[in-house]
Amino acid sequence: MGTLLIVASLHKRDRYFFTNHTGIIYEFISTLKTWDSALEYCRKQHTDLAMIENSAKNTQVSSVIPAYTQAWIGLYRVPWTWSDMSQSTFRNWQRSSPNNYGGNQFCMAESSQHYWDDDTCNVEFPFILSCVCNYT
Ligand SMILES: [Ca+2]
Repeated sequence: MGTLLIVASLHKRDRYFFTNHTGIIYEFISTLKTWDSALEYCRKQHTDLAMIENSAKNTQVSSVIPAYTQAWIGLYRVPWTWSDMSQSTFRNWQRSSPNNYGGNQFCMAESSQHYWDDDTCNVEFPFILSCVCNYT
């Protein structure tokens, strides 16, 4: 399935990667950003926010999220669409979600327990970057 690698970066903080068998890398970026700013950060590095098309990938993504942490993933609405405009239908909402609390929860964040929640896009969370790229 893949390997969880913890690699020291140039900035001397731990970086959390998961590389699956198709070469997709999921990386937890601990910098707090709004959903739009997180996507902008990814695009500048020619990557994207993580997309989760099935349960196995959901487990891989959540494996890099520290405990008690929520992180932005590349899903937003309406209708729910991935940030690369793809439409895969896998969902893993927590029981009460998506509830669009307050009428302005248009972006999805994943918890370390693997569950998804819709949240206000301008809340600042860490996020999961995904790419097919070569970190060395
Ligand atoms: Ca919600």
